[in-house]
Amino acid sequence: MSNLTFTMIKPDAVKAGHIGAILAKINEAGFRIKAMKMTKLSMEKAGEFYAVHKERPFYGELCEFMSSGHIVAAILEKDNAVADFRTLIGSTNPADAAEGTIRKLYAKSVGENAVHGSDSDENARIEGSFFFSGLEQF
Ligand code: 3AN
Repeated sequence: MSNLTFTMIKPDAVKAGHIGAILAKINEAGFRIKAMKMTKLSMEKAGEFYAVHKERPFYGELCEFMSSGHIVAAILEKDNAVADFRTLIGSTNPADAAEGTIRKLYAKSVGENAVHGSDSDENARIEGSFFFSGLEQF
């Protein structure tokens, strides 16, 4: 089991001014920030990042949304990082997310759902290195 996961604070949450509140939840839950930056994805880069979802009906909408504004990308460290972070963010659809989770508090819809969290150790590694070189990880 690896101890790293990757997250993005998505354009909806950045626009709504929730960066600080979301980072506070992440810190309170015991994650250490190993790398972090604010950036903006082009449509092409969003398509590359979400290539695994290429065949899904919402792929175009997802890439448009993810390239519609700034995002905050981060690599997080904690024991059992992938599973614990997914518990902290809650279900993909905020209507199903547990009370107190980041998506319950800040997500608007299944598409505009405030945060991304890796779904496996392997994807955490791939996604982290999509945004950060070795020199940017501490
Ligand atoms: P999660 O982010 O919880 O792992 P996935 O992997 O099923 O969820 O979906 C990836 C992303 O695609 C979600 N974070 C969400 O932004 C978007 N998405 C998932 N389902 C839908 C949907 N039905 N309509 C629009 N966007 C969706």
